[in-house]
Amino acid sequence: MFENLQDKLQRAFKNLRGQGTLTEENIGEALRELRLALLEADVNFKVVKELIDHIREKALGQEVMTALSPADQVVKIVRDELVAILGKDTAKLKFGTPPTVVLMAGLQGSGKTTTSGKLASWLKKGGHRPLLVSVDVYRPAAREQLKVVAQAIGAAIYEGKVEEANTARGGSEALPPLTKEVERLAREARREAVNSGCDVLIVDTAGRLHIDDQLMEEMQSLKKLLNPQEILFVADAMTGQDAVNSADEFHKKLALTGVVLTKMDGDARGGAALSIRNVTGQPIKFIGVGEKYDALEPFHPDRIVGRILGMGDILSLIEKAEEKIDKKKSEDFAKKVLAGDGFSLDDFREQLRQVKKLGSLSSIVKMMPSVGPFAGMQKVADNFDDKELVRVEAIINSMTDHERGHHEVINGSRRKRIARGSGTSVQEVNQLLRQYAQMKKMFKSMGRGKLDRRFAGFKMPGM
Ligand SMILES: Nc1nc2c(ncn2[C@@H]2O[C@H](COP(=O)(O)OP(=O)(O)OP(=O)(O)O)[C@@H](O)[C@H]2O)c(=O)[nH]1
Ligand SMILES: [Mg+2]
Repeated sequence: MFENLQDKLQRAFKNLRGQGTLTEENIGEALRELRLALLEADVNFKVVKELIDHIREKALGQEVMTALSPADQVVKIVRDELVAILGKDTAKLKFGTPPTVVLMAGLQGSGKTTTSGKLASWLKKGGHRPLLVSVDVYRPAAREQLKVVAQAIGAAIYEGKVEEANTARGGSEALPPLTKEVERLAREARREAVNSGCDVLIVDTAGRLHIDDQLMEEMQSLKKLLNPQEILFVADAMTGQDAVNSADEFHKKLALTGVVLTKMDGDARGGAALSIRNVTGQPIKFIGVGEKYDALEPFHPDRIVGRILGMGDILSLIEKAEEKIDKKKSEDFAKKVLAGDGFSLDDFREQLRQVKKLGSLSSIVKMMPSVGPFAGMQKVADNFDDKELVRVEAIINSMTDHERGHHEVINGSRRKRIARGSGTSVQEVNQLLRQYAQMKKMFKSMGRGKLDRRFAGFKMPGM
C-alpha cells in the first residue's frame, strides 16, 4: 500500500532536509516533486492542486519553530493537510434503532459480498448480532456466495426464496417484476432480523458493470423501503479515479453515508484513497486489505498518512500493543517516564515482560519511524536478541530492589554477584546495563520534550 508514493515523497523531503532555511525556492522544488508524486499516484488533479496550494501557503507563512528542522516543518504541514483531506477523524459506523440497516452499493466485482461478510465478522467481534441478506435476484450464484461467506464466519443469513423462474426469465409478464422481488426479499429479511433479535441487517446488492438507471432505481427503492442508517459505497481501490468517479455518481443519486475501499492490499497507487473524500464529501469508513474475512480495517486518516509518509504506523502499533498489553500499566509507565521520573530497572523488566507478550522486539521497532528519537531505538533493538529476553529478566531478578532503582550503585562486586545469581557472566550484566542506560537516556530526552511534535502524546508500548 502506497509504497511508490512513499518513496517519492521521501525523496522530495530528503532534498529539503539538506537546507538550513525554508525559502520560496527550495519549498517550490519540494512541492513540485510532491505534486508529481501525487499525480503519479493517481490522485485527482483538483485535489492535488488544492493540497499543494494549502501546503505552500502554510510553509511560507511558517513561523520558525525551534523544535523542528525546516524540512520537518514541511513534513508536518504535509502531514496535517493530508490528514485534513482524508477527513481528520475516524468515521464511525452509525447505528439506529435496531435493526440498523447497512446497504452495500457498488459496481460489479468491487467487493460488496466479501465486504458484507467482513463487516458482519467485524460487528460480531464488537458484540453485535448481524444478519446478512443478498438481494441479488439476478444471479443465484451471488446469493450462494454470500451463504458460503456467512457460514465461514458463523453469521446469520436470511436466504429467502426467489422464484426459480425469476432467475431464468427475462422479464416475463406473468411474474412480478424483479425489482418487486428485491423489495420483497429486503422486507422479509428485515422482519427476520427483528424476529431473531439481530441488531444489524447487512444488505448485499447486485453489482452492475456500469451505473445504469435500473440499478439506481433499485437502490433508490431499497433506500426508501429500508431507510438505512448506512449506505456504503464499496469501491475497488485498484481502479483509481474510476472508483472516485463512480462514488461521486452514486452519491449524487443515493446520498451515500460512507465508502469502503477494497483491495488496498494490492498495488493500488493510493489515488482513490486520497481523492474520494474530497470529491464526494463522504468519508472512507473501512478499507479492505485482503481476501480473508478479517481483512477489514476501520479507516484512520492519521494512520494512513503516517504510512504514506513512511513515519511508521505508530498508532497501529499502539493498538496492537493495547490488545495484548495491560493498557493501564503502559499508560502509567509512559506518564511516569515522560514526566521525567526516570526509568528504573524495574520498569525495564516490566517492559520486557510486556514485549515478550507482543512478540519480537525488532518487529515492533520496525513499525516505528526510523527518525528522531526512534532512530536510537532501532539500534537498541538490533543489538537485542529476542531470545535473550529471558536471560535479561533473570539478570534483573538477581538484583536487589535498591539496585533496580539506582543502577549507579551496581559496582564491580555487585555485578559479579548478579552474574552468579542469574547464571550469566559479568560481560552479560555489563551489556544489559549499557542497553538500559541507552534506553534511559532516550526516554529522558523524550521527556524533556525534545520529541518531534508529531510524536507528542505517543505512548511507548512494551518498551
Ligand atoms: N485482495 C483483495 N481482494 C478482495 C478484497 N475485497 C474483495 N476482494 C476480492 O474481489 C473479488 C470480488 O469480490 P466480491 O465480494 O465477490 O465482489 P462483489 O462486489 O460482490 O461482486 P458482484 O456481486 O459480482 O458485483 C473476490 O475475488 C474477492 O476475494 C480485498 O480487500 N483485497
Ligand atoms: Mg456480490
